[in-house]
Amino acid sequence: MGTGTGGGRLTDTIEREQTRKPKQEMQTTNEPAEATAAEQATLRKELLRSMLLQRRFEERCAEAYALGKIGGFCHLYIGQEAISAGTMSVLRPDDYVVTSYRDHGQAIARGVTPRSVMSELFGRVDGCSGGKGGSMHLFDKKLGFLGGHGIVGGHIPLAGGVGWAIKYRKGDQVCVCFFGEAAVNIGAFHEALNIASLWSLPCVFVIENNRYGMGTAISRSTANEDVKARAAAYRMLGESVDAQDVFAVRDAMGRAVALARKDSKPTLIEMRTYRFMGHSMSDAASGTYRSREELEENMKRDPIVILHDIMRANNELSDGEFSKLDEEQKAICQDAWDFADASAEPPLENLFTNVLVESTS
Ligand SMILES: Cc1ncc(C[n+]2csc(CCOP(=O)(O)OP(=O)(O)O)c2C)c(N)n1
Repeated sequence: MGTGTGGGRLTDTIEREQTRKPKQEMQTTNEPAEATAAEQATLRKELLRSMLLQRRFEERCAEAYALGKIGGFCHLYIGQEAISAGTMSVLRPDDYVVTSYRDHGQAIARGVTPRSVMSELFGRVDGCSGGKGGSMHLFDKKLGFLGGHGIVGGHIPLAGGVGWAIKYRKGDQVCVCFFGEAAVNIGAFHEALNIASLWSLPCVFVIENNRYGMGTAISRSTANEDVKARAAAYRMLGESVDAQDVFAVRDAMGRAVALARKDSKPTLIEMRTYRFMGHSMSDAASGTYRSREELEENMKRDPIVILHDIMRANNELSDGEFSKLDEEQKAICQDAWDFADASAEPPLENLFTNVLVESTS
């Protein structure tokens, strides 16, 4: 925990605080110590199912984009699914999530139906944003899924605002905010973290460090690549996580969510990951900014394969059962595609709905 190169004495203090905490508190709130082996196996299967659904869904997105069914920008999350699956597994239904444009997997893991996500991508009326937002603007108010935002870092203060609203209403919900590592150089990131710490807001700020901001490697854009060290500047806990391991994600998020919920304290977590696809559908997978060798090396740490290997070693999921689970997710994605294809385009008068607060549902 918290060994930032820029952290100095404050980081040391944070580390001491961490080590002083009783062990029970350091564990995830959702991981009852007495969970039986069967319960743990069920949890592993659920996390595997969530990641598989996201993966199969986005493979279909790539296909649909190539066929011209999806217009505009389309950023795939393939390779990063352990972050969404692990995070959503520790949230309560009344918590909040705010995210960037790389949002399909997170929306699905949060419970937005594949039908409504695919319809949104196809620009259809049954989409979760009524077909008017598209890939980068997925919303579901009932699930506390507050976007889907296209401006790098622009949504981080919104998460602070949600945290403030929770506190003002004396609630015990938590707001999780996802963004890429390039966003830590944006002013809004610093403004939001400063206020979140100063006002002790129940937010968890999650950096999804996939090492590239479009085609720019982090080493070319960021003076201190240890991005979690920025937490120290705002007297906040900072942690780095191997985000290809869904249980490492779940543990870290469990601790951060518990801290936000119980003590209304924010945390900054760096999820170390890698995107297996191009920045968006208009970018080649390896491109000119990273080599095919680097891509292939990183693809060996596929979060789905890592979890599947554990389950295979535990003898809790046979290859046949894995195939069945996988086929079920593919069928859900086919159903989503068919549903979206049959959904109507939004009527012209919808141009005037959801513009002013009076007209939002
Ligand atoms: C303020 C702003 N500047 C530039 C862009 C163009 N842009 C879109 S995505 C992106 C890269 C962001 O990278 P990162 O935050 O690491 O997230 P990732 O795409 O890797 O998930 C840029 C520069 C933008 N959308 N907003």
